[in-house]
Amino acid sequence: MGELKVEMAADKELAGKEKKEDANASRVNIALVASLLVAAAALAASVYYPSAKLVEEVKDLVRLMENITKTNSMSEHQVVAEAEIPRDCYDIQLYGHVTSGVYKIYPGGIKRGIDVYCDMDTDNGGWLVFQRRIDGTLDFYKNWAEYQIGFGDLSSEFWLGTESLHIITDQGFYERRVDMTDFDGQHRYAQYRGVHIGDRDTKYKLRLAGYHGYAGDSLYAHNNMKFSARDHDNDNAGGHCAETFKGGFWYNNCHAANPNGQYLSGDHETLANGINWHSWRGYKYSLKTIEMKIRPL
Ligand SMILES: [Ca+2]
Repeated sequence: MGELKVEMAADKELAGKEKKEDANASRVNIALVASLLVAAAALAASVYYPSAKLVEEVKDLVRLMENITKTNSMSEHQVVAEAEIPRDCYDIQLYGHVTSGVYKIYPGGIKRGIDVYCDMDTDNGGWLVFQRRIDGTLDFYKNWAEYQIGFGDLSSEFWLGTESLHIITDQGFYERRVDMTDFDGQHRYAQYRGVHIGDRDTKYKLRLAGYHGYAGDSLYAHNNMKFSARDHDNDNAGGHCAETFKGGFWYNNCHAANPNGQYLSGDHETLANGINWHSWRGYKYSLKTIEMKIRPL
């Protein structure tokens, strides 16, 4: 068991990227638009010859504000206004949608958009769920290409896809949360104040920082790791972790968490091949449910 644990130096690089105010400041909100409108109007009144450009800018702001007000009164499954292109579930929430469910987002300028499940209930909502295990109906021992494009059902068990994870987390500063339950009715979570998934050339390298929560930091050993799957060994072990522990993950040498392992329903005799979270229930207990999600800071 000792060889499974991996000692690593804490990566604080992402900590410097935690510019919550900057990230939030980039997002359109009513208060900002209103203050800009007031400022623009004041400026227009103060200049001797108000330019046509300034007048047009004020008109644009009025139109934008009207759009936001209109969309706030819409129900969740209607088409969003053209000025509102959600980049993630936080944007969906910002536009007034407060019910957890499947929504379409347009991260990184993707025109056709991708469907995602938004958790609007946990910790003030706005979370984009990228992985869920609830009952073991779906096999997660899959190959690289399947993990890349995603698989499963957004309303049940699924993996969103490593490519989508890269595109979404590349848009700004994101935090990550893992919610899990055991068969005794207990709930724990682990949260990270910084997360980024690299592109395919980096093998979707994981960057994490700033743990807090009650489940223990079992992703600590996975920071800076490449993604590995059934047919792709990118780990730091002599063997092939994905094959040995029956999942796809950012394996190191090999893991302290195995969210995509086998659904073994609680205690199991085999070592570390279940849905394990070592710092909570160890290597021989497979959790009942686990959900991994991201949200902009
Ligand atoms: Ca290896």
